[in-house]
Amino acid sequence: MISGIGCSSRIPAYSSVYGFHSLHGRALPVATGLKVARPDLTVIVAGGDGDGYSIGGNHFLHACRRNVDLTYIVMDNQVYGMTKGQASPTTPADWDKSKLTPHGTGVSPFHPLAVALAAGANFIARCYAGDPNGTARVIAEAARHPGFSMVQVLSQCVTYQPSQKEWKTTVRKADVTTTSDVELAARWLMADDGLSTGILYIGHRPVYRPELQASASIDDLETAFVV
Ligand SMILES: Cc1ncc(C[n+]2csc(CCOP(=O)(O)OP(=O)(O)O)c2C)c(N)n1
Repeated sequence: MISGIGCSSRIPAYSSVYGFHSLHGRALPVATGLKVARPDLTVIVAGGDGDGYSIGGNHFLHACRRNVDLTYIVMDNQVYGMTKGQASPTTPADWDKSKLTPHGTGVSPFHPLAVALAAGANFIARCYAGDPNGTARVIAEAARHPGFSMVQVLSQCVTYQPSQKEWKTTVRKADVTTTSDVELAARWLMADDGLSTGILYIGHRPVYRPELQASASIDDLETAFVV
């Protein structure tokens, strides 16, 4: 499990996995390198909305497009939790609880799943942290599906976004059947209010699996780098 930086990115330390707590916004490139070098490993990537869509936004786009066999879990609490509550790309425009944005952010939130779909992600799901068993099932399915799987987990930050406690009653299972039709998935996503959960899209794009050029050993490479 490869993570970035943030409260959510602490997760490798709480999981029974080999973990790498990398740099803010850089979990996806680290994971891509790992999976390409070690295709025998199951690689899960995890982090927050700030980590993945702000500083890591460029990597997010290209990871979807590249379609390396990774499962990306974004614990989306619509705030920068670790640095004490600034707006993130998924924060609602009228959120005025931070001293940095006392009149709201004034900008429309980023739509992670629509962006993932447009950029080429091969599996798209939304889960809710208040439903741990359902979330575990979706993550397992995402990990089994080849290619880049995107799992948004609505994860309350009760400290900086206390109104998210309402998700207990407002988040619901999606009234949608899983599709492999991009157009249908896009229409559904754009019409939804962001609180419906389920597996929305399962694609069948070719997975990026570069042929390894294993002609040089690690020892050869180390020798070559010695000046
Ligand atoms: C290069 C860099 N810039 C900024 C920071 C400060 N920083 C640490 S965590 C974080 C945001 C975390 O927010 P999010 O990814 O949404 O995770 P959460 O804490 O809400 O789970 C920031 C800006 C950093 N560690 N490194």
